[in-house]
Amino acid sequence: MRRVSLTQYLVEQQREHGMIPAQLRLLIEVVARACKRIAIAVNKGALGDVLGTAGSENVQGEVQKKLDIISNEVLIEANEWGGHLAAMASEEMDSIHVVPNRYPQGEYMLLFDPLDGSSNIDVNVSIGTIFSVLRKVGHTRGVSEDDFLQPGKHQAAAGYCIYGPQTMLVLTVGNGVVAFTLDRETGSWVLTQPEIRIPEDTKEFAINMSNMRHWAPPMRRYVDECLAGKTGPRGKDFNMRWVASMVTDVHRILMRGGIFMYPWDEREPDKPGKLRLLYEANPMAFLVEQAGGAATNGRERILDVVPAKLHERVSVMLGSRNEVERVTEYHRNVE
Ligand code: AHM
Ligand code: MG
Repeated sequence: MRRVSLTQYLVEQQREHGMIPAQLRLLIEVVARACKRIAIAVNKGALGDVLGTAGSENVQGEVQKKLDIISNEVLIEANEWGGHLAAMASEEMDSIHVVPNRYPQGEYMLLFDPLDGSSNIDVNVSIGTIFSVLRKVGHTRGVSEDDFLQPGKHQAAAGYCIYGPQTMLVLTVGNGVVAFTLDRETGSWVLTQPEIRIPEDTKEFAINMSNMRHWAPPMRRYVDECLAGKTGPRGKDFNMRWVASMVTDVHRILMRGGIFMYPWDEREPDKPGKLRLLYEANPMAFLVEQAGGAATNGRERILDVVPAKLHERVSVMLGSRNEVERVTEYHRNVE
């Protein structure tokens, strides 16, 4: 079998499909290299003194784990000097990180959740790094937070690295979704899935069921109907999975189908949801759509949502197309 590396894949995308300008290629390679370093830290666990909390909070008031901070630093250090970026934004930083003056400024902007699923770090369950790439619009000098407030449909690339039994990089540059597996012996990313597709139908849903009593009626209706099984309105039995690492739950959906939901909750009525639009929902929605699935916030396509602020939150329903359309329909019907 021909062994295709990440570099080779990117060069071929650039050559054959004109999908990847040189700066973007460099950016993706640098992110992939940073993820290798994060994978090494994750794998060391207690031996590397990387477990536990760091004793600080992020801008959303969440307790930061040591690995949240380490991963954030690794991504910044790896990316700031290459000349491909104008600025970065992260779930773990209050405001944007502009590339320092001593380095050349590029035209891309990188957004990331450096270590998603942090509640799973200390229990040795799969976690990941999610990233999204935007291009700076216009050619004015400098970069500000406003430059980041673009709808997800303008992403130039998106992906995640999953630190599980295998370390894998799942990527889209707008030409389908591919996955690479890290070969630990050679240190290279090897293309192992050249065309990921999500089946349109599924019998598997992923949601944190413990919040059910706090959801809006359309959300409860959808899950109630799944739970009713063969004799209910859906006429089939559903299975449920919830890892509580978005990367891992979405990875399963990309591998075998399913629907993932993190809906609005009445306990925080002014917050549209828990997950972040720019660092989590947009990159995952881009991947899922590129694999033939769908992603909405219960009303509109996630990739059409225009963010008003950097750390904006959103409801998320994504995965197998027919299920996402159904639950979205239930929400629209009550308007
Ligand atoms: P994090 O970015 O702080 O790790 O939080 C996001 C995570 C997602 O990975 C996951 O889908 C969700 O939070 C789990 O939430 P819950 O703890 O309610 O199950
Ligand atoms: Mg996260």
